[in-house]
Amino acid sequence: MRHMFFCIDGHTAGNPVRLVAGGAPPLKGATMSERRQDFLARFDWIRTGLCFEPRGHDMMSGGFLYPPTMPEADVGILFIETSGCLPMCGHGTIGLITFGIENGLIHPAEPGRVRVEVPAGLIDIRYEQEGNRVTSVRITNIPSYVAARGIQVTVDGIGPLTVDISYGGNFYAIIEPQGAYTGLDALGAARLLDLSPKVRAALREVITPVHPLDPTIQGVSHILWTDAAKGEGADGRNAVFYGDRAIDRSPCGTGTSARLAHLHATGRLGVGERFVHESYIGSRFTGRIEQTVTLDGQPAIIPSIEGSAIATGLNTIWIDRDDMFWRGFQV
Ligand code: PYC
Repeated sequence: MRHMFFCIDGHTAGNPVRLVAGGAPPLKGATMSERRQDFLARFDWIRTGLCFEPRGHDMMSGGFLYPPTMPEADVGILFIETSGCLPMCGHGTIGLITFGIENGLIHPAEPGRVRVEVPAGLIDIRYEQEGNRVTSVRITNIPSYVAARGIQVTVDGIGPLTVDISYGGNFYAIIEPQGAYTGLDALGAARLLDLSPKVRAALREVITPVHPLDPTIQGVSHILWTDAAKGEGADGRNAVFYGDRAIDRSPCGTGTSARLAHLHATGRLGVGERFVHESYIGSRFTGRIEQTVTLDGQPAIIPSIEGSAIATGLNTIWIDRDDMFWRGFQV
């Protein structure tokens, strides 16, 4: 038996985005967060089949478009990637909205604006178009906040680290240069891939941050290494580790949101200020703190992130139950 998926493949700032335009399973749930749980319980083989090898790879991510459950939203998004279904994904949203608009799959009530229900909440998108091409997408994201400060862990291969935890749609461990960590280039990709899961495991021994309004969003999933060095015109550089073996090729939208919240909480970035964030490969998003808010009584910010995506092709993928790797595999 073959399950067919019609996909538009592309990338946002270098990180892959697979818009699954045909083949979305019907989901139960009164919100996109509940639908996310339903998808994970009943259809996770679709995610692993499309994201793991041999149809995907360590960085593969994407999503499905659904009718929203919120009356104010134009569309709902369910994200898929190698580590699961993220509550929110910035580079994914930029790609999915770009390909969705360019291919007539999204019909916004107001031209240039799409309100999107994601499992983490409601986000507001403004996009620019030249002819059929979407040239820029700015996401005004969900409330982002610092969940914990000064967590100490000792990790084999790098020693003691003091880490802050910040939320921007996923929970991030923010690691600034300190002690044996002197910067991204000194560490290199191979050591980032080796150390990051160890840092995450060490953190999970001591802390499990939980979103105050949605307890299904919990636990540090991403590690954001910051760097004092940066390219000309950038305000900061990062390497974001996620899944089991992925370094985000983009500057990471939820990571940028988490970093903006952290910079604000530590008095280094004010409301209205821009922050050009550079990825490990040098691609960029422009972040901005739009306003301060409170989230369940604690200080938070509303960040925005701007970037662009480009489609690379159409991809009809089938998952054949006779294939011994129909669910995909990871080595
Ligand atoms: O852009 O938010 C993001 C993201 C999450 C994981 C990879 N990219």
